[in-house]
Amino acid sequence: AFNGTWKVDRSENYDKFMETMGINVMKRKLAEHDNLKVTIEQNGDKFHIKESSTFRTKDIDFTLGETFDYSLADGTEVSGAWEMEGDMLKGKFTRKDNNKVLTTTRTLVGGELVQSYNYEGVDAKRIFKKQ
Ligand code: MYR
Repeated sequence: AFNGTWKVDRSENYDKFMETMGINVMKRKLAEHDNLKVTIEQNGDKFHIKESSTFRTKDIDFTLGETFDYSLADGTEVSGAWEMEGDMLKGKFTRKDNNKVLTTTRTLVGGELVQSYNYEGVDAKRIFKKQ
């Protein structure tokens, strides 16, 4: 159900979230218009993700419940895993630089892919439309 190519349409509280993550205002301004596109291919427990944005293109492979390393577009390194809970993907990642936890979910709402983020009590969302 998550399969397909998803293009970011709008974000909620993303600037505040990035600020809490420690990202400076110049990078936040760029990130606001990053044209993020995520292609998701799920095969059972295995996912292949193609991420593309104005910052980079990146391929990610992970298996549900298995810890993997990932670097955010600004270079911040995290380690964690995704799990499926009902129809929702739930991710829990720990920053390697400060051990603080970032949680994220992916869920389908009315044909859109909604990704939520939480870090240090600040919630944000990015909403993607299928291409
Ligand atoms: C993926 O499934 O797309 C790869 C793994 C994602 C892990 C964590 C996602 C958090 C992204 C936070 C971006 C905000 C930067 C301040």
